[in-house]
Amino acid sequence: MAASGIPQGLAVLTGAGISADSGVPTFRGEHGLWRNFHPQELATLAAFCRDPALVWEWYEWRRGLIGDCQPNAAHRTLVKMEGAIPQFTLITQNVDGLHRLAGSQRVVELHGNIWQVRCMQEGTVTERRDHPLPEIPPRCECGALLRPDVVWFGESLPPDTLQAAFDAAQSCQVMLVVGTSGVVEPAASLPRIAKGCGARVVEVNVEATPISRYADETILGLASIELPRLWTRWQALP
Ligand code: BV8
Repeated sequence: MAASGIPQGLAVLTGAGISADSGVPTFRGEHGLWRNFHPQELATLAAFCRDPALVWEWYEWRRGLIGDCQPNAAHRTLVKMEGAIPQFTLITQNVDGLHRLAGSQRVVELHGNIWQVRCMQEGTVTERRDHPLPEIPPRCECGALLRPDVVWFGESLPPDTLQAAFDAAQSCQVMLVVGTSGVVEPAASLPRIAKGCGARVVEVNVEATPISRYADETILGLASIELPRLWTRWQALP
């Protein structure tokens, strides 16, 4: 496949793998978060309504893990790409907040953000970085339960967020897919949508995924190593 320089329009889709080199556990790997839990038992509204304390204990455990993690070279490379490419959109499935911490501005957080909470009554969203939370489950001043401001399985993604992702996928020249197993929908369909609209699909992962079957280029390796290398290669080409 012919190598190419810096794309005019770049959409990036990231998954848990981009944060793996920062120490954030992925979901489906051998040490993944799901290995000891069943997502349907925890990452669903039904589970939360049934046992909000249990679900919050899982999120508090994850917030504790993620809280000490810092962005890695892969996150920082995406910040450089954003500064150099006017038509740039970063779409992430991650809820860890590391892209914003690295300095990315144009970020579409498809599945929400683990550092935000939402009132179950008023719908208001507040940032809560205090860890541990003073009470589990936390409550709003209005007395209602607060939930993590993330999208659970069986919940629709916020329409404006999803539309921004679809718009980016349909208009980009290149879609760069980094560190996702390509399992969770509708995010997993974005690279195929981009491909269908004429974009090149470039994948970075430590292993092949369902996306590899139609990607124009699959780079096997750690994102924190391969993404800086790719950026250097793009900059060196006309
Ligand atoms: C919805 C937030 C409408 C919570 C998460 C078809 C269409 C639409 C929906 C569905 C459909 N089929 C099924 C569904 C339902 C469901 C779904 O997709 N189920 C799957 C499991 C089959 N989807 C939904 O419910 C979505 N809602 O579509 O609404 C609707 C509703 C009902 C019915 C139909 C339609 C909502 C999905 C959002 C769920 N919320 N997170 C939380 O985090 O607690 S998903 C969760 O998985 C995370 O957000 C995570 O990001 C995401 C995806 O996982 P990955 O990021 O890919 O992580 P994973 O561990 O799997 O893979 C890591 C990859 O990195 C691996 O490939 C590995 O090789 C690689 N890697 C590891 N280390 C490195 C690396 N790569 C590079 N470098 C490294 N160092």
